[in-house]
Amino acid sequence: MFCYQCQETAKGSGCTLRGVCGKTADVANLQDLLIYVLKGISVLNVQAREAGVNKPAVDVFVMEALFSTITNANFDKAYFVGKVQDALAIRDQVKAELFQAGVAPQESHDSVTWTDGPYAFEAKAEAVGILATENEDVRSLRELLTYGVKGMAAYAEHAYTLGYGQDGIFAFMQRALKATTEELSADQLVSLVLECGKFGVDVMALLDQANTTTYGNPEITKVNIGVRNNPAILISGHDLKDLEELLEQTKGTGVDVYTHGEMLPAHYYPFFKKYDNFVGNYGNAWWLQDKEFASFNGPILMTTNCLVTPKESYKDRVYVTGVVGFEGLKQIPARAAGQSKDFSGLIAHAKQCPAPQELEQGEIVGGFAHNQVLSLADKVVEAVKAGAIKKFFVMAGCDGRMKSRDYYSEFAKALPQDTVILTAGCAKYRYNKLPLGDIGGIPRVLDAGQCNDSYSLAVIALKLKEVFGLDDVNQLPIAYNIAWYEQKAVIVLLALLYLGVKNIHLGPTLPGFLSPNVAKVLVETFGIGGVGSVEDDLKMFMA
Ligand code: FSO
Ligand code: SF4
Repeated sequence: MFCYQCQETAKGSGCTLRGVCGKTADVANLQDLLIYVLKGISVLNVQAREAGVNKPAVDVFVMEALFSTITNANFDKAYFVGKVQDALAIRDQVKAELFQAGVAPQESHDSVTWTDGPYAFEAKAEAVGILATENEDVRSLRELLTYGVKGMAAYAEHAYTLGYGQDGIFAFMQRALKATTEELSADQLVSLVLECGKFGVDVMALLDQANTTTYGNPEITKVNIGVRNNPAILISGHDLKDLEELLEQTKGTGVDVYTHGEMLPAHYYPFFKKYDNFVGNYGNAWWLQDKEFASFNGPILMTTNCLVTPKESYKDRVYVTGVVGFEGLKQIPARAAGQSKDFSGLIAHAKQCPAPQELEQGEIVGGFAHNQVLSLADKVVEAVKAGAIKKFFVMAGCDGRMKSRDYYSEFAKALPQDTVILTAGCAKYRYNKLPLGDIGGIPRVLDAGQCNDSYSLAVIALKLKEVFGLDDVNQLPIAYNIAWYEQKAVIVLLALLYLGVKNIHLGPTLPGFLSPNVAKVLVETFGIGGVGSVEDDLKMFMA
């Protein structure tokens, strides 16, 4: 195996024996093979789209399969064996459609023609993985593009679940995968990477539209972080539709529902406030789940990444759904057309369990997505003009296990009192419980929501640019100190670059998949930088 798609990759360069995330070599290889066959599907489906014979089912398959290979989504070997088989069958169907339409399928790449049974998958996977691209710059750009597309697929899937799809986004994912099979120059690949950022903006805007149309605009909300004395279900991940159906099915049953990790921002949406049993948020970011799932006592529903190898002590209480998988965990099947998922087993299980053990008490405040912040725009602009707010720090992104991420708590604590943090994603858990106070009633940490709601932060920045009459978003008193972990952070980064944001600092380490030359292009063109010590970085940002 060779995998370097996330920030925690071994030695910052690549996991080769087993993932730091717990992914086994056979699963890593099968994921590579799945991506390979998706490339073959994409070569053909680009043709099918041009000929007007592409099928929505193919778009959905490619999207879901990409999503399933994201870090900490699916660790189940059987799942990927099945997916590779499905992918081969779908690829051959697309080929058949092309023949029927009188179009000769492009068959020059092996990903379009190779076929075999499961016994041959591992050997094939070894030959078509990341290292099969020998030139390290081309490999770096191909992978950067692929990870951007994986992040895009995750957000597209959430929007699609709520009934929102955009053909341009599906078409781009496939065009990008196809491009990784071609002998493109570094310049051509760089322009595709930048174009990926454009579709990153589109997909986050689409998801924002899907979420706010379905559940209302997030609003300032106090979220309880304590517990009640009822049996309860913990829901984690990013899927709001799963939450909606779970709340519908638990209401009036005496079973409470708490959010974990990236599900916290669900509390900010007006729609979910009507449920009396939607109690609050339990715990912190994904990587603390081994302790927090244990003390929660009730069943846990993982709707998306980030799943950590479950401990025996609570393994029987973890349920997975959607693209999430792990051998031995109970799976909630996909919804049948027009129906909800069936959470009755989970609810019955909860009733047998003791109430959650208290971790902390109190409340945290969030709900500062674009609509809410823009309704406070006068106040914010006034505070900036009066000098009460000197600078905003976008500290969106992910949290993770590495000790070096303490940097972000320390950085938040060290920021001067006249600065405001704009956050989104699970990175927030490094500072959202610190007593950082407010500036004239504006909290010093403004949480817009999940990582995809980084889009909100961009909308806010663009609006402020307009209000202050500036021509360039980089003239605003906003600094970007972003924490990354997995591939959704890649699409968020590419989206920000597309919007013209410069001088983004990325930490706690720069991506292992950036070759020195590709990193150099990012530094020279966009001013991308890493992080250093809190002290030095503060001086640099405040200068
Ligand atoms: Fe965090 Fe995990 Fe949302 Fe990521 S939960 S790390 S960027 O999956 O998706 O922010
Ligand atoms: Fe390693 Fe990250 Fe890949 Fe897991 S996802 S195998 S930790 S690089």
